[in-house]
Amino acid sequence: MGEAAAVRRPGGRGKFISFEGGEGSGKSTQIKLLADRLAAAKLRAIVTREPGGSPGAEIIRHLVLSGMGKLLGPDAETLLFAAARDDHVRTVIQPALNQGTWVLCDRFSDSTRAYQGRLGNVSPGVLNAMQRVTIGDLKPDLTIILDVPVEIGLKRAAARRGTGAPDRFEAEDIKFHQDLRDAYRQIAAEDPDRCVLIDASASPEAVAAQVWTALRDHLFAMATSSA
Ligand code: Z5A
Repeated sequence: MGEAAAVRRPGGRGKFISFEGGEGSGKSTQIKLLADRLAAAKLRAIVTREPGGSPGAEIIRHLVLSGMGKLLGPDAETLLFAAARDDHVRTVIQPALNQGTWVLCDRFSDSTRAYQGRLGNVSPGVLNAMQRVTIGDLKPDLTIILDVPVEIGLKRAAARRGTGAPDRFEAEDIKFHQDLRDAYRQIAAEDPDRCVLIDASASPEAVAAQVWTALRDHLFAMATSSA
């Protein structure tokens, strides 16, 4: 039985894979490459993102990236991300997983832990309460954390942006982005069963090969061993 066939069980829940990382780490690029590969394996998958991914959450995305949330302070900005996630999970992610569709999500709750928790100093109590309300027991089956030196990531992001203005997070200083990288490395170290830290400074194809290896080791192996 092929690897993909091993996890394509009739009536089974879809797999939930989140991609995390700092600026320009290549999440969107890797999600697209993985979606193409899963499609070739005839696995049904959707690509979505946070903040956003549903009509209501996309409105909140616009608010947050405009810098409006920052004006309200870290706790209130966290509530905005939570409101967006609540809508996204209820209307897009959970229904897809229930139908056996795989969900590839560009950022999820680890972004809140890293950006609002570690960098915004929002207390664990507030983060845990928000998590309980928005996602309950739902967590990704696999989280790919793309790790890239800050200078490389920012250079990629700037090249892509061209003459456009940086958004609320892109505009933060270099220390912010360095702390963010550290926060993600810590998240990966604390939850090795779910998270795989991947060196994302290599070519897109080389990174994609590492992502596929992570799927093989964490999802396909799991499915065959429990078959
Ligand atoms: N946020 C938060 O604070 N709390 C939360 O709970 C959530 C989010 C969910 C959303 O930004 C912001 O919201 C985010 C955190 C915050 N902060 N920021 N900024 P966004 O969705 O607009 O942007 P992003 O998530 O940071 O992604 P990105 O900057 O768009 O980058 P990316 O998706 O990781 O990278 P990419 O688009 O695939 O690649 C960037 C460029 O590099 C592009 O030109 C590629 O062609 C190139 N690239 C990609 N991979 C490579 C390799 N391997 N080599 C060379 N060049 C490459």
